[in-house]
Amino acid sequence: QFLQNIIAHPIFMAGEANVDFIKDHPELFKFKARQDRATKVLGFLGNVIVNGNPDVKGQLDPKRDLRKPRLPEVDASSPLQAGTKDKLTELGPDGFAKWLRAEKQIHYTDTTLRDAHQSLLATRMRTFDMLKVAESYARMHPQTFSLECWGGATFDVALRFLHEDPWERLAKLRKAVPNILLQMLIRGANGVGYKAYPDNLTERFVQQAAETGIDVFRIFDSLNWMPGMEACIGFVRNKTDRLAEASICYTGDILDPKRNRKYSLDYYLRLARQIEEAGAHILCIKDMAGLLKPYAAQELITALRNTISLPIHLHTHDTSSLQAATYLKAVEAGVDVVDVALGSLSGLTSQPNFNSIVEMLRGQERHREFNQESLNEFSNYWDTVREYYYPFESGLKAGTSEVFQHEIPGGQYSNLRPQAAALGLLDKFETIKHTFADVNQLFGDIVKVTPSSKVVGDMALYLVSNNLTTADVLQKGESLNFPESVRELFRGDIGQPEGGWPQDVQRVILKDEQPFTDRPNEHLAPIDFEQEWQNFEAKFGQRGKFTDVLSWLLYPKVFEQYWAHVQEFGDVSVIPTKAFYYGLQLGDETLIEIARGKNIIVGLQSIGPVNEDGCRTIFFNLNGQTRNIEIRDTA
Ligand code: 3PY
Ligand code: ZN
Repeated sequence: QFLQNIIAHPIFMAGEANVDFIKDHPELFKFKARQDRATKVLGFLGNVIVNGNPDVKGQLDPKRDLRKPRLPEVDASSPLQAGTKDKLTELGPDGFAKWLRAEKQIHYTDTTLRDAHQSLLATRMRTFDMLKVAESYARMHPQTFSLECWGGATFDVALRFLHEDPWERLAKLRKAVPNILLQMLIRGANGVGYKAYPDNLTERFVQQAAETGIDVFRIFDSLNWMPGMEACIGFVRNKTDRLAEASICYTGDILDPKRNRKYSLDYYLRLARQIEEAGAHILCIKDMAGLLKPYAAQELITALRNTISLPIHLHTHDTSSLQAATYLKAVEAGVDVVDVALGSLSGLTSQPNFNSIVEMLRGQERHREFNQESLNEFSNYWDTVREYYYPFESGLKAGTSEVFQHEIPGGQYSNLRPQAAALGLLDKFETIKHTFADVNQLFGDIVKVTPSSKVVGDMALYLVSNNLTTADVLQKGESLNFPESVRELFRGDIGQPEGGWPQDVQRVILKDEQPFTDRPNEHLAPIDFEQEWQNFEAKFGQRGKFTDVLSWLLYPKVFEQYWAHVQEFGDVSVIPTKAFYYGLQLGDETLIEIARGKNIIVGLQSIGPVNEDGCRTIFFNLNGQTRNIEIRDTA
């Protein structure tokens, strides 16, 4: 543009400009070849066609029927109805919390865009598939309490495996859904990662997430340790005008005398009071493994409603297939919001079935009306889309009451099977589950949710793969090298458990290392953001967006790889999922919106043989014109 302006300038055209500098510096005319977006997209597709998408490689089933999903019917001309987002803007967070607590009809959080696919499909759901239905969902179901769509593992997975910018996903969803609260899961002091971050990084992260679109911050600590949550609650309350929803992670069974000595009703009520005092607007009961049975829910929710004045939001996983009954009892006991997932992405390790839970309560005084036909259309959409992600299915077929014994969180349980398979331990899957429960006892019976659950899982896999039992830990521990994550846990890196660590186990794991009991974040220097902007620029050669700097600070290595991918292939989030994972078949065509309103149609014409440089020439048809591209065959 700058050069064009110079050339078109009247003085330049009249030949009166002093152009000696330009004349004397021919290097000014050496332009770095800038690949256009379409070429980068072809480069990505070419690579998938020749070498496969590494994320699904070796797991392809040629017989799979990958149909085009049918979009739900929606009257796009009807005005968008006001929803909970408008209510929050109208009342502010404290007023909103009071309003919610006084609501008679039950509210629903739809977790389809976060926990459901994190628990069923290894978090692989792409922005592309979400955006196809986000706006129509906002039109058809404006009475939904919130859409959980961000945080947890989605941040890491978006960058690492989908090569997408999680911030862009959030911004786009916000734009598509202006009327319903958007919700995220944040692991307190561990943010959206697996370790403690400096407080001022979490603070800026929270502010930026609110600015980009998050309304409800569901905050938890993986050991139910209040100091791990307090700072984050404060950031949401004091630095944003959004809702701080702090969680009690539910473990054990308050009605089982064998399991309720440590995790008793009193324990949960004490935590709830502390959460209210810390300034949360909403209390979440986060039942990450699906252990809260119906009568326990009745007792817990009743007692909580009598103890605190916050609204109560219940989250569970349907691993046992019992949790619809839990919701029924919780609704009767006065719970304010329950988490559900659209039918085709519900059940098993995901949340209970939205469509069916609405029907369960029809006729009950707290029933909230939804357009059931439309909910079913959305469910059918996801049913077809789910097929695209078949390599990420966990292979679990039915609910299991074993979960009450091993207490493995939903998302982790569906992951554990493929993890065991990758280590060649699938035939020991039963032993791994039992060992998980044994490790929990060895560790002193702790709360197990990311990241503490991951450490218990690491230890279980370590023991099973080395043919060891938990009894060996104390007997032979001095000569064993435990996984790094186990050492970090016992050192205090992710906080303190109720009642402290068992000292004999701690000694054998840490050996000479000294544990600490204060907040791990206190040991971390605050981030100097000005300096980090400069470091970013020095490393990546451009200033970047602030959200890029944040992603880099949270996940340095993952971000570097993501960045390199973007430089080479551009924004791949716009590529339809079938083409993204499986490339194109000869004769296939796909439409790609490479920029707003700018579409290209890409067809695959032919794939050439490997030449002497180890490359193949791929002939594409791009908007009716042949384009060929060289791809190295790495097979
Ligand atoms: C996460 O931390 O990602 C979870 O979903 C925990 O339940
Ligand atoms: Zn969950």
